[in-house]
Amino acid sequence: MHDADSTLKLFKDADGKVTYQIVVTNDGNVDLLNPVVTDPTLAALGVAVQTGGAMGTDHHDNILEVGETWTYTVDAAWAAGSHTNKAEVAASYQDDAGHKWTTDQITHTDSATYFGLDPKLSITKVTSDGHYTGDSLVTFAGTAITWTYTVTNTSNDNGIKFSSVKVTDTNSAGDTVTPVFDAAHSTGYLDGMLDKGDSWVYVATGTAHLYQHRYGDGHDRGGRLRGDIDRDGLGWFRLHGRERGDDLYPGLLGLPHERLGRHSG
Ligand SMILES: [Ca+2]
Ligand SMILES: [Ca+2]
Repeated sequence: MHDADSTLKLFKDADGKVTYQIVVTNDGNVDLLNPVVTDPTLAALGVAVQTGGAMGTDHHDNILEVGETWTYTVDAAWAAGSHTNKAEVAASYQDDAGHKWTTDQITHTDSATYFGLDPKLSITKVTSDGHYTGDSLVTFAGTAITWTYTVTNTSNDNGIKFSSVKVTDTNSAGDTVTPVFDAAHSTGYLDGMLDKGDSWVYVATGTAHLYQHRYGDGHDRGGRLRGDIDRDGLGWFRLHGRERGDDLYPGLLGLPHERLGRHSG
């Protein structure tokens, strides 16, 4: 069997599958009849491709001839995190004098591990009217509002880092909201890469609108984020889709003045 000596780090690719190759070679000096190849984590190994062996070796039988190699190629679903599987081959043999070697005596196992890389960005957005900060903030219409967006890298491996991070915001009220990078409150930005542990902060400003909807509905949408991934020097690809703020509908609720007046009066 073929060793994958070090853990392979793999992104989920277009077909969402990981391909395993199980290679069984007869490096003894007798042919083995019906060797059994198994891998508990794989549903079915399919039919092996037989290669090698001496001249005249039959590549379409159930005999693993001396020097012959059987190769199984099996697809399995990709998953995030560390995954180890162990393949086993076992065979029995009886010599001309009737001595029998059992499958326990002719067996070999080998494991392979991959780590499914899961690139993730996170954005958190809060609203501030200068006195209070939070989600679903209630404030007077016309009040100057600041939004703060905090962007972090929530991938499952330190090797995943993002460049070209862009933060945009879509405001349902039709405002032009332009998040601007806030270096004073950010960490880990000098290298231009959003690493795990970095915190990049953006701010935008606007004005609270008159609240016109059922209480509890926000008037604003969460920040939107996009980034490119550095694949440990293997090149770049764009994170598909966008991560949106945890708080999809944070405040920016402008209440009618007279209603607030009753409360204060
Ligand atoms: Ca054969
Ligand atoms: Ca950094």
